[in-house]
Amino acid sequence: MLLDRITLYHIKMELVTPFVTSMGTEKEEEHIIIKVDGDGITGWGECVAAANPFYTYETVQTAWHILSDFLIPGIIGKNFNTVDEAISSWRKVRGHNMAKAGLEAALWDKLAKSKNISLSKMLGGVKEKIDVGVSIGIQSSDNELIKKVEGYLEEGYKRIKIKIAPGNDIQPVKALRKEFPNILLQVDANSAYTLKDVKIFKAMEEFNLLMIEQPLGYEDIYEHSKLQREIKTPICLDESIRTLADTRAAIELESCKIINIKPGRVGGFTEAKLIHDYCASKNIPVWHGGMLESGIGRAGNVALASLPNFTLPGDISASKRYYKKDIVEPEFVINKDGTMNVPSKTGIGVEVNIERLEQVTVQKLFFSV
Ligand code: OSB
Ligand code: MG
Repeated sequence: MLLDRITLYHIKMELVTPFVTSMGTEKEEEHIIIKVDGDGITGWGECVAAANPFYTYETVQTAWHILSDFLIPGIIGKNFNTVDEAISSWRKVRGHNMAKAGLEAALWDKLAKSKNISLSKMLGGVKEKIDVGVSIGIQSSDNELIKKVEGYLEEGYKRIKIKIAPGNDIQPVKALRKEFPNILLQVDANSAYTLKDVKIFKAMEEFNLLMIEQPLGYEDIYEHSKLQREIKTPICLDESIRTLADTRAAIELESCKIINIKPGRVGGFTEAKLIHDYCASKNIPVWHGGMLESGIGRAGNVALASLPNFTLPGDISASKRYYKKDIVEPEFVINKDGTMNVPSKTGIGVEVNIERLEQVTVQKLFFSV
């Protein structure tokens, strides 16, 4: 796999509706699209670091810097047989998982294309369709929330996740449960609470939630183990799980019963697969999280979610739930039965709409030998 040209695109895309969480309000999403070329084959990846460091410390600017000054110089002009060989060139770089994951994704796409197989097959996927859910931001009223949920259920989504924040937690859950007693429902706090709030999570027990995602500190594992001892509802960790080592600690300490896997957060598909396999061996279900990706990142997510232990519906929704027009063709759609098809063509299995990509690009940088 020769890598003789790499291109970074800083993209900015307007969301169809603002996404409100305990971290703030997002009206548009900025990411980096990464294109790697060589041997006449192009690979695509997406770095999910956002404009601000509110979910993690990484931002578009830090990722741009790490990619340009540390990751790309280690691989440009080289010839690799495996992705492992390429990523070992950046083992010395600590953290910056989203920067690493975006570049690694492009390498996986290119490698799968060179072997003429789908990214799903390349990663060890076994499913042709994956179960999908939707992540809904904080709404202005319970009625607004109920209307939104109704619409998504009609489209087929198998599971509803709502964002919660202090002062906006028990009430919306109660309202939704009254209206929809039997749906798969979960909440995501994005680290907005502390152990002092145990009573809020105890009060939620009666609503039969599938899980409570990341209630406490964004790097915490210890205090989550204390909270999990106090409640029956499974805790799912998102932000706190950045490596296989974090996963081991969380499972051994019984800090959670479920894990959300996002390749960006854990530094790429390679680490994500290790976490997936480890969780399978410990009977811990995993599901695929989302970072409001464009179709390029989404294609990677769909491929990874086709691995066998992704047994719960993921935050992988249709393109149009995020953006008026995606940068890939065909766009990602949801089937009536709440599944999404795993592309079977080579690599990510969708075509990048270059014209659309250029329209949403605010800065571009080329590297070559
Ligand atoms: O916590 O899962 C999260 C989006 C951005 C950052 C963090 C999170 C999210 C989501 C959206 O919940 C998931 C999606 O892409 O649909
Ligand atoms: Mg989350």
